Parts: sequence; C-alpha cells; structure tokens
Amino acid sequence: MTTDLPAQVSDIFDPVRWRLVEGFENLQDITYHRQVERSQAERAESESAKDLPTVRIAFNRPEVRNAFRPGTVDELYRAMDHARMTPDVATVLLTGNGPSPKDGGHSFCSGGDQRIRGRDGYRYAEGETKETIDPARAGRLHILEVQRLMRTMPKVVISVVNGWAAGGGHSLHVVSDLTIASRQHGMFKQTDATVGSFDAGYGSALLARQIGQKRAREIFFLAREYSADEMVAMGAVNEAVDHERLEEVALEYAADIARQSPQAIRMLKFAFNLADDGLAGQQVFAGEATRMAYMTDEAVEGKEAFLEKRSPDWSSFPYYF
Ligand code: S0N
Repeated sequence: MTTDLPAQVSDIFDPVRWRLVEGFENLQDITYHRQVERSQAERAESESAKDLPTVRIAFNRPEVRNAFRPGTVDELYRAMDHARMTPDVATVLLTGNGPSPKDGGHSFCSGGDQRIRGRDGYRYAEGETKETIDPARAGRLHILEVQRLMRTMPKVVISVVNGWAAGGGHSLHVVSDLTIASRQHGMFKQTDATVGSFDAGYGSALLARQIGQKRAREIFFLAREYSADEMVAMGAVNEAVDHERLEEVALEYAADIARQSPQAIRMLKFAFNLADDGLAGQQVFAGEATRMAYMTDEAVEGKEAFLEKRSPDWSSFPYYF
C-alpha cells in the first residue's frame, strides 16, 4: 500500500482518512476511496495502514453539477459492485466531488447528462454517432441497475448530499438507506418532469412511501427547490449538518453501523425493503434466510443424506421452537 495521500477531490475531503481503491485509480467520472485508520503523522512513518469498513464513491464531474453520462454509470456500477463484494466493507458513502472549478457551485448529482440524451432514446458518449454507437448498449437506462444494486446490496448506502441533488441525482438519494445533507449547500429539486423525463420506479413511488403521497407528488409535479432543513422536516433526509462537518458526520454514522452485527444489518435492510420490493424483495430476504439455514445441523443432515444415498433422519430436529 502506498503512503502517498490521495488527491484533494473536494472541499471537504480529508485525504488523510482515505486511500484509492486498487484497480480503480484511473476512473474518469467518479472517484472510489477506502477509509484508513491513520493520523497524518502515522501515515508518514508507516508503510501499512489499517483499512476501516467504509468506502466513499463520488461523482467527479463538478463542472456539470455531477451529471452522469453512460460511462459514469458504468464506473459507478463497477465501484458499487466491488463494495458489495468486499467482505469487510459495511458502509458506502455516495457523494459528489467539487465544487465546480467554473463557478464554485456545489453538487451531489444533477442526474442524467442532458447533452447526450438523443431523441432516439440512445445515450451518446462523447464522439459517438448513430453509426458508431453499439445498439446493444445505447438505449440502456442503466442508472436503474445502479439503483437496484444499491437497494439489494447487503451494505448500508448513505447519500452524503454536499450540493445539488436534482433529477436522477435526487432519485439516488431516495434509494439510499440514509441521507445526510449539507445545511449550507445541500439542495433538492426533482427536475425530471421539467426535462420530459420521469423516474416512475423507486425515484417517485419509494419517495411517496417515505414521505407520503401528497409531499412526493408536490416534489415531482412542482419541481421546486428544497433546502436540507426542509427535507429533514419532511422526513426525506436524516440530518442536516454544517457543510465542513458533512463527511466527518457521515463517518460517524458509518462507525456506528460498523459496531452492529453484519448479519443483523443486512437482514434488517432486506426486511425494510421487503414489502415495497414485492417478490423481488422477498427473494433477497429469503436468499439470506436460506444461506443461514445451510449453517444448521438440520440442513447439513439433508445434504449429507443425499450424498450418502440414504433417507434423511430428521428425528433430532423438532417442529417447534
Ligand atoms: C442542478 C441545477 C438545479 C443547478 O443549478 P445551478 O446551480 O444554477 O447550475 P447551472 O448553471 O444550471 O449548471 C451549471 C453547469 O452544469 C450544467 N448542468 C447541470 N446539470 C446538468 C445536467 N443534468 N446535464 C448536463 N449539464 C448539466 C449546466 O448546463 C451548466 O453548464 P454551463 O456552465 O456550460 O452552462 C441545474 O443545473 C439543473 O436543473 N440541472 C438539470 C437537472 C436535470 O434536469 N437533470 C435531468 C433529470 N432527468 C434525469 O436525471 C433522468 C434520470 C435518468 O437517467 C433516468 C431515470 C429513470 C429512468 C430513465 C432515466 C434516463 O436515463 O433518462
């Protein structure tokens, strides 16, 4: 592991607390860091740093308020999935780098990049045309795949809203397990309908479950701007904190989560999702239940009986608790 501090990617990013995740050093549109336990002094003296169970994934296109294009979503999915599969990661912080070098504007994410939305429903990367684009990938609204991954991954995802959460960026905060927002710069606006777009899945329906039908319809139909404090009052955001303390408070949340049982956290997350996610939610919850059942003597007896070509002996396993 290198002792070099990572680059300063945002005004409230503390490089001493983070290292770049191996294999993700050269991302274009996002950054992906792992929390490390070290003070600046220790870091200078030692070659090894203890990893802590939190990762930070951040949009890194502040000049367009962290709008996402197809490549951004590809990178985001890869990083999220890596976090999902890293056994000692408990919490993912999703945030935005910045502020914008152009005008100092702060942003979490402003949703789909409107400059590359084609009339044909395709999303064009820079330089791509109808003739060169791969039609198998072009029409994918794959931010929805990221939403599903955030929803089903057995880790807590916290949106750390450091600036504008608009359009598809607003929906990402809705899908997150928790949201903390900057009191000074965290702003929320659901602009989907303004640009002829609509997140008719989690972005709207889950929001209505969270804060009620009237408020959710107001947010989508009127496309007004809301402060972090207003969102806390509505129950859409857990806490509004002073901007300079935002990432510190997010890490305090993550530290509290890391003190809980990993199994209990994932069963609770899947239980919270279950009713709203229908059979897909039941499948995720049931998958974990099956995995736990495999660890019992009873399930082992079933497997061993099959392999030994005999009838299972259930006599020592009661039908009651
Ligand atoms: C965020 C807003 C409110 C910030 O306003 P502010 O601070 O006044 O900044 P601006 O001057 O407006 O912006 C600064 C520069 O950034 C560019 N920019 C901002 N947002 C975008 C964007 N989304 N796409 C491209 N460029 C963006 C500005 O143009 C400006 O550039 P310059 O300096 O060159 O002029 C404000 O910026 C705002 O309202 N932004 C647009 C928000 C928006 O409408 N987003 C899209 C909403 N729709 C989606 O996100 C679709 C989501 C999605 O992907 C999806 C979901 C479900 C199903 C399908 C899909 C799908 O793929 O479509």
